[in-house]
Amino acid sequence: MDSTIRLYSYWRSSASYRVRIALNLKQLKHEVVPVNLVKEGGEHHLADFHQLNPQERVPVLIDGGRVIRQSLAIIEYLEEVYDGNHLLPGTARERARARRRFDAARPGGVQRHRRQLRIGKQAHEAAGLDIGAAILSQRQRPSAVYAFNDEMAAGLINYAWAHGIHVPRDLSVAGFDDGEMARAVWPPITTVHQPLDEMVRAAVALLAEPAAHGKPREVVCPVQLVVRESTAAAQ
Ligand SMILES: N[C@@H](CCC(=O)N[C@@H](CS)C(=O)NCC(=O)O)C(=O)O
Repeated sequence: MDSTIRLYSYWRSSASYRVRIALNLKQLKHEVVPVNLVKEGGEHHLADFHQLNPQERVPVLIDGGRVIRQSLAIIEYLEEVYDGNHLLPGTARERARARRRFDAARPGGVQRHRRQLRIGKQAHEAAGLDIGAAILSQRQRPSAVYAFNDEMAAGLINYAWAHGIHVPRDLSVAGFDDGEMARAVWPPITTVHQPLDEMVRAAVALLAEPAAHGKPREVVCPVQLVVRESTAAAQ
């Protein structure tokens, strides 16, 4: 049996990235099989890949005859099967804390349909316009879009206005960052405020202080939902 470890991965996929980090930490020789999620509608929807992972998502790890899906399951598998650097903390308490953080980062009970996620070429207004064209021209249009940032949300709002789609009556749009763009368009964008000043100050302070016991201190800067006029109540 072929003993090469193979990772089906896309360079921009954060779930694949964490597995690539794990393989490198374990210093395991492996081959990366690129799956382009963007080219021609996405290679992850092709029949060969669908057979490997019916969820049509990367990463997928092949080790000997085993096919393992889901990045955290892959990481735990590598930890159990291979020696080398540890991927999880040393005590049960710390491992529980690490797993709790990961769980907390999952979307809270919201089922994301794979076809509802669109990846833009960049993270600018132009990409928001392109994505607007792709999703708002569908027969079954979504009633709400959560954009990667305020710029993409603004591009989408521009597309909507230009095509007679009223925001927020026909379409709610939310962004992320609470930058200037969130207030520069009509309607002002519902967004998530990032405390940039506080984040920069904390980052600089962390750089300046010696890490206690070799571990950097962790600082969490809470974000805040800012509800403006680009979103309406669900109908
Ligand atoms: N929970 C999965 C998430 C995998 C996932 O969402 N992968 C994304 C890339 S980061 C993907 O393949 N998206 C393609 C799609 O949803 O169409 C994991 O941790 O492996």
